[in-house]
Amino acid sequence: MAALVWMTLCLAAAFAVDRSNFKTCEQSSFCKRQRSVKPGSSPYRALLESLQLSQDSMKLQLINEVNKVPLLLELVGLQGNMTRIKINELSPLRPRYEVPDVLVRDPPTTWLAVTGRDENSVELSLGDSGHKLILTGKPFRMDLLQGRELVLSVNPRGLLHFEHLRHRKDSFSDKVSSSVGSLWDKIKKLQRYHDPLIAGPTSVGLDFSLPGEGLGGDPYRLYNLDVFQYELYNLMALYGSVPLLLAHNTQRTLGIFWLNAAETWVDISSNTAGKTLFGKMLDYMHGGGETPQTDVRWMSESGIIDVFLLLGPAPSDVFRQYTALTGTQALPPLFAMAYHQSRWNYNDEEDVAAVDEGFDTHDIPCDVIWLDIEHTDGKRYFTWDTNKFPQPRNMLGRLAAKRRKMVSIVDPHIKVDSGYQVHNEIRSRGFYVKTKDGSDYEGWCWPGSAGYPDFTNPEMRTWWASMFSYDQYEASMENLYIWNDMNEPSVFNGPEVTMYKDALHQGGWEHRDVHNLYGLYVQMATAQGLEQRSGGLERPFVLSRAFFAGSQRYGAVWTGDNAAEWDHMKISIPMCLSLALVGISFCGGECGAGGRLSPDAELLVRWYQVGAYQPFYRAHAHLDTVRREPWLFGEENKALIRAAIRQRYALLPYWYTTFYHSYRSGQPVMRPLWVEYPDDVTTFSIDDQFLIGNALLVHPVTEQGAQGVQIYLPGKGEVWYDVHSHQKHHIPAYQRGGSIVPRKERVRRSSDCMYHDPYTLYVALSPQGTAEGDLFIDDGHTYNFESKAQYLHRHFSFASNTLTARSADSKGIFESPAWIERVVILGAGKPAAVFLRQPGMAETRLDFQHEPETSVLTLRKPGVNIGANWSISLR
Ligand code: NBV
Repeated sequence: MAALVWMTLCLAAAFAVDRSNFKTCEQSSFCKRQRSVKPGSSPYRALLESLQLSQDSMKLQLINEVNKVPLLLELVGLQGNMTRIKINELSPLRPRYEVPDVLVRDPPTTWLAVTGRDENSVELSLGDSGHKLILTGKPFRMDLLQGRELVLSVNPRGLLHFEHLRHRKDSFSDKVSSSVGSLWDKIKKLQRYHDPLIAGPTSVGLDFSLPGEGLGGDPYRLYNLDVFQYELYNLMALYGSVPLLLAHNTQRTLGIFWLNAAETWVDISSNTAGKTLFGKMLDYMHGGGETPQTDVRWMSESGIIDVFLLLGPAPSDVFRQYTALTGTQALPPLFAMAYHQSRWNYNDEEDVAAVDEGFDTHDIPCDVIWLDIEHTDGKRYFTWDTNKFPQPRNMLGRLAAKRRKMVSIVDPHIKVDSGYQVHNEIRSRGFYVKTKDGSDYEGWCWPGSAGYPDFTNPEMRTWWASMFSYDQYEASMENLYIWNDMNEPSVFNGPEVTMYKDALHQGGWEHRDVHNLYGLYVQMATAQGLEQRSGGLERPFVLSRAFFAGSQRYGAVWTGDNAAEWDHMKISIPMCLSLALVGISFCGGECGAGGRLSPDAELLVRWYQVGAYQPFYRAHAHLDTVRREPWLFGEENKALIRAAIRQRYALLPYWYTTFYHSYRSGQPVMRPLWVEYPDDVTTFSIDDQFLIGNALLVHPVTEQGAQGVQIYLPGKGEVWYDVHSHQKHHIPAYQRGGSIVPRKERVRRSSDCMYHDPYTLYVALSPQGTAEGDLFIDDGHTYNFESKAQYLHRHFSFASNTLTARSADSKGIFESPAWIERVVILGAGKPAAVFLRQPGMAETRLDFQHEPETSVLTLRKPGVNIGANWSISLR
């Protein structure tokens, strides 16, 4: 069996980072403790006699035969081919943290039944999916099968390790044991890492085995951290984490979703030799021969074990399963998919006006201008530096008149200053995160001494949301949207540049328990604020640096402080692909905003080309770099950048429709090739080319000096059409034969200016002469498509020489004045005549033009409304 396990946990981290600031597993005492448990016979025995079965769940006790502490295992059958396993202490001294607000609902359950039993095992059937689970009592393990196929095993290496809560008096300190370096180094390190474990050790760990080969090596670390100029190709923690592991081979795609918000490490190893029972079973089931297996071990510092097995079997099933649990990508407002111009910082109102004007002078579209931290009064968010921005409302008004937007930054560290209203309110309401002594926690960040609002507190979030109302956030208007940076949270003088783990949140939870959720909550509360300021009508746009499982519901993320280097540009592709696979489609990687390096013209142009095909398209730059607006690099480069941005705008109808699909069905917007070609093993390791939706394949040029790329066009018997071959320094992009892609080719100043513009349909014929595609349209910014079904979803198909337009969803009703100005058929022969037919109207002849060398047939001015039903036949 040709097999490969493809893993996605978080942003694969990352240049010039000071590694000594960040822990290794060896320095993370719980990771070290967990890893000191070696594979072997599990000390846990399942007490089969304690088994209790209800319609949809099974509960039984596990006993640790060494320390005698009992655990409670709960197994729940979930609809849609998923199983949930929860393990907690049977009677913990205090409640252990269970992650709230990530699951969108209590997942709908399905039936479970005991279908077999002997003295050391129980066989359960899991709903109608055909899966069976064999639970072995001693040593405790679980094997999940479908028919004769062993799909996955739980605790096969006996690594279940659950540190039970103790009385607080037994506390001990989690100090780094390193003895190298000067005394000062040691003091600094202790300061960095010191963590008095008041609650004692509380970590949890469990292992799994899967068939197929995995990538082994150092453990991945999931702990949201501000890592300036991160290094490439290592597994250090970075800004966000999504504890979902995906495994894919030609037979099946699987997911393991480990719902825990504490610091988490994941060990992955692959083996054929020295197999455990799991591997031997696999070999047996596959009829001898060595079947590779992958072992995965999850370890978290606190909380409980709450894990979801997503049983696929197809990639699209796993995406559906995971997003049924954590939500799908929010449908962004249309402008947010267009081009964004950012810099740390646009200095003042004149600067903003000049940049805005520059785009028009140079005929480059742009939807949004961004303001970084320097626009505020001394890093007091929600305020303006009145010297540089004396009339922010007028500035926003001028942008609105150009049908452009603005994004301002609002970070979650709040200046401790009794003259700052925001701080006074948070303090007086008791909304700051507290120290273990009960005082307000203070850390050092951009404003100097700063408090950190407790975003885990729903009351705090409601208050924060209210701060975005037009009467609270001075000068704010409908066209002002928000950027949340530093929300890991970043604390300059904190351990590993973040918050002490023993800081206290609402409900008495330690920061240790909730750390990876903090950034999600900041973005959630901000998005709620933008929604509320419009009375719930408008869709928000919020960019966040930190993220967690479920962040897709609140906006966009980006690749953070990377360097203006070729490798950083290249890695932005797999970074965003990884995130797309774990639910977060709205991702982009901008040009080296994390350092003092400035890109040369070639790199900048290439980066614009890469960005044009990533879901979030923003140019940004570090404070200390030279200006890099698109027109500053000579005419030729300007033309290339303009061409890249214009390509993005022309394809906005396709991006919007693809995002709509992602919102509806959880499928990633940007996807690796194997998602569409799951049994083509060549695609498994390709991460420099990718698909947008299922119709466009892109392989941007990411090598210095290169003029083109070697592209792999997948699919036996498929044809692919080069979309931009006629352009110099073109971006290699191909449309799949069999697809129809809608475009708007009259590119203007902003997406809003193009809103009513006519469409061009690109019909790329399959070898069988067929094609299919769709288009989603709504007002582009409100929730009316949901609440009032105000949308048009059109379906286009080509077969038997006829192109037909009909509704894809009769529930949606929406009027659009836009019409179809052109149909371009790729791969067509020359017809004798072309006729347009509309219900109740006489057939009309259409003008056309055919290029025999390229087989491109262009039908001019069908002139039909985009919402109308019609057909065009080639005769
Ligand atoms: O707010 C300043 C920067 C911002 O431009 C960048 O995009 C963020 O990733 N921010 C980080 C803080 C300072 C980084 C040195």
